[in-house]
Amino acid sequence: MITNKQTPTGFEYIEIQNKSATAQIALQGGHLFHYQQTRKKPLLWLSEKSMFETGKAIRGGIPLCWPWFGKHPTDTDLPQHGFARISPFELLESNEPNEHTTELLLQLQSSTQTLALWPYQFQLRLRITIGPRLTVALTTRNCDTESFSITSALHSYFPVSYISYASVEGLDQTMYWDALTGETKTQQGTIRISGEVDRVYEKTTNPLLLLDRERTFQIIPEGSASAVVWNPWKEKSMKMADMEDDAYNSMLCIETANAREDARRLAPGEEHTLQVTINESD
Ligand code: TA6
Repeated sequence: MITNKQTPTGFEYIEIQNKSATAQIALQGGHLFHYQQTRKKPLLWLSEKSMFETGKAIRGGIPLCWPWFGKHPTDTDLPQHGFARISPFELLESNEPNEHTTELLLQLQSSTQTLALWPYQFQLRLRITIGPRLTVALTTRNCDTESFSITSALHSYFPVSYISYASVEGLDQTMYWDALTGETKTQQGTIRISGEVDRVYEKTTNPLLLLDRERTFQIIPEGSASAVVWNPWKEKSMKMADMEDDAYNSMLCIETANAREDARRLAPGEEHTLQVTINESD
């Protein structure tokens, strides 16, 4: 079942229900903010203080960082993580090929508003497949007469029972840029979180595992050669209006990215798809 809904503040979203899962996707940003498999707990984390306000990114789910990841490289007045996640997407297609699967196709096209922020003609298409597993595929098409480069990320927020129980496998011996120090280091073994972590792992296409006490999530990238691991920890959480002070204990971002050196350059007419498939091991 596919239902168009609104929050009490008029924020529009699509609700999906099928035999495998339920999901909620905001038209602003094409932002998937809820995905829950039948008889399981939600597979994405959503802040209880998310704003659901026009022009403000939802805190949680899978924000689309596009056409730049992080701060704009030259103009700090431009929105962090680009403008896709705060722009209105349109629903082009919705299909229910079977009672266990729902497919959505959403689109953001260049406009006078986007051209004022980023001077290129583009088509951005988002395919979301809600089923026994979740797949999110973000396809950039260069509709301009010039080449352009993008950095981007599917900025996935995952729930954890308690942050010190969580660990991430799949990045052992992988180099990463530490955003907190500006240094480049090499990951030694399993990632555990005991303080603020903000890292861009480089040259990795590995499937990743997020292990918690009773749950294991598989994160399978395609079209990505970088991954971001982020936890704001206490001090940053307290400064964020859309995060409870202790929210850092219950979430971890593992992002499927084209970040930093993994930027993608597209010639006119070329496309690139950044995709993640997320599942929970039984
Ligand atoms: O995911 C890493 C990161 O770039 C962090 O530096 C932090 O800023 C996070 O994204 C959240 O950014 P946001 O703009 O959504 O508050």
